[in-house]
Amino acid sequence: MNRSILVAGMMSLSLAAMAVNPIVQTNYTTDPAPMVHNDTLYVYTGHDEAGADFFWMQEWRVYSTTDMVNWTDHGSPLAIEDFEWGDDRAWAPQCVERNGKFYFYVPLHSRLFGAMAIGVAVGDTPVGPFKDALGHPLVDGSWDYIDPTVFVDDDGQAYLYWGNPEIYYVKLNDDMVSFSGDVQKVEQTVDGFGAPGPELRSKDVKYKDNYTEGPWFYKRGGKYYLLYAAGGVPEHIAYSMSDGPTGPWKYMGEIMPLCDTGSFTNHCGVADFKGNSYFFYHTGKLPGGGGFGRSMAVEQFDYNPDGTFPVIMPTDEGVAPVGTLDPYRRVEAETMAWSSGIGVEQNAETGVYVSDVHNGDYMMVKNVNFGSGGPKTFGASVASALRGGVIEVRLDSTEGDLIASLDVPGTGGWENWRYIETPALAEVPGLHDIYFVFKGRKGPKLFNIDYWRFE
Ligand code: FUB
Repeated sequence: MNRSILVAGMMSLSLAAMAVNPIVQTNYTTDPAPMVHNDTLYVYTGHDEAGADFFWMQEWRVYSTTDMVNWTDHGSPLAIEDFEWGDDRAWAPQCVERNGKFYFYVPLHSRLFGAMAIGVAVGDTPVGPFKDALGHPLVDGSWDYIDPTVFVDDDGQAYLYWGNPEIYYVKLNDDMVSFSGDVQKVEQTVDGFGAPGPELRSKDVKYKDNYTEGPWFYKRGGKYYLLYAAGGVPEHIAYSMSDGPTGPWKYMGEIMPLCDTGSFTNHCGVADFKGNSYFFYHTGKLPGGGGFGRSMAVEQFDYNPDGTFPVIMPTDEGVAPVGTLDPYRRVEAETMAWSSGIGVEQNAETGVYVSDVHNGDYMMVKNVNFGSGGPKTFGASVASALRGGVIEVRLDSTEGDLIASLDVPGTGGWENWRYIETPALAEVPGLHDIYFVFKGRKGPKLFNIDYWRFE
């Protein structure tokens, strides 16, 4: 993990006690695109490089949740090198499911055309593996070609919208990797988007708003929505609505006003999950972050009775849990609601695991349901090439009651995994937030953690 995130993260213990935004603390995560599949909400993101001076992004990442507060890191199932024709800028993605396949649309720089292009990769599961479906871009040849958003309508017709500062769309064919007809450019008008298209704007006119980038296209209650980043930079989020999938569009106003979040871009995605509506966006609020170090966040909202949006403000608290976490099954260590100091790594054999653990770091899982009794043992799969350390398991805060203390030995390698168990120290009925507080010698890395469970 980047040390600037780590050090600053250690200074933010009091914030962490309340906050669940930004959702992920182990990496910078941008341009969130939620997708609900079965009982799980997945979010596809870009990944700002720590310390970057531009959007030099190399890969896309996937996170999932079943309760909206504990997020599992599925690592990066897709990166620039998976597109033979791509060489730079892994920007804002979206993934959708159709007929059991998952179509992952991404903008990246094409070395074929020397400009941005949109590619599509396909996989059999929401977390991949994904493979470039075409071996060439789906659309290409323009610096405008970024930020794809996809929606499959009730009649089976799928649409792909994208663009900065113009808005384009195509009608995708049933195969989701080709389209019919020409690329269409949406006419931007004051009525439709708060301002005319970029080439028709007058410097002397103060427009209501203007489309910039990051469209998010979907349908709800018979109405079509086009949400987008607006106002140039710095950006806020505005939207337009329509009775049809290709317009005419009516400008509806701001959703998330310009706020001091430390990021001059914003980028949204919306999903309904377990009876609630959620608005995803990004900020520069993770310690060490900023305009090129962005992190996704989420707010719950209710549509107005006529289907319009309320104003949604960014918060540190985020959203309430809509489920509990079962500690009596294997829980991947990279499932967490908050962490400080730690990082994640992945390899082909183990998948994603928690790494970069130092003395004083911690991670927290929320709304853990111990039921009416309590655990007898706590165990974790751990690895350490050095001398290991201790995992203290505490209730409801980093200083809370100690319910288990697991001595982690050296195992002879950072990926030499051993499952170690220890008796639980206390009865723990009911719902609790669990803090894993890591202790050991000051300075070196202590150990890695693959998964844990109570028995
Ligand atoms: O993340 C890179 C670019 O920044 C995205 O494509 C835009 O939407 C903006 O968020």
